[in-house]
Amino acid sequence: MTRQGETRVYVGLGSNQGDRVSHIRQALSAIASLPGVCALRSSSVYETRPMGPQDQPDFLNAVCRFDYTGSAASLLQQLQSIERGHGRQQGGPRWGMRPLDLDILLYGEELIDTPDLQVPHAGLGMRSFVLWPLAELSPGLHVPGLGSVESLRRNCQHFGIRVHEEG
Ligand code: PH2
Ligand code: MG
Ligand code: MG
Repeated sequence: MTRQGETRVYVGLGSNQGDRVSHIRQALSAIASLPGVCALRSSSVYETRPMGPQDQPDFLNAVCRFDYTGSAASLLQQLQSIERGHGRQQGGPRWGMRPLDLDILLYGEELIDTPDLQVPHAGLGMRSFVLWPLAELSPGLHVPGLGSVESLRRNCQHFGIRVHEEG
């Protein structure tokens, strides 16, 4: 349950450039310190083969969950500012290498479709590096429009996923 005015949010983290562990760890503490963020919990850190171009390093991926007071648009801006602080550049090849990627996966039960933001995140239902950490954090989770996280996890693409650091 969330308190009145709070939304349960899930954010995916990814890094495959530079010191991947410290990008993920520092991003988690930056998110936990954002105004409006309460009760953050994070999954284990997983390692996965890249989806997209194969001539790039493996990714570290994780998911965090928190209760948020504020709009999805304001959260997106704050996450993009954290990405920029880690040297994330705009542009570059689609699905190319990145020091830090922060994606809003779920925003309560809301379906959001604006030019800047799609929630649930596109591709969420097919990617092990999102579904494994999501199911670890919230095994009974229902993904709006897609079904139970456990059944999605059983049927998704694997990307050689393995635990890198237990959460
Ligand atoms: N993110 C991408 C493209 N490819 N591959 C893995 N394994 N993990 C990611 O987070 C990832 C990716 C674009 O955001
Ligand atoms: Mg992404
Ligand atoms: Mg992104």
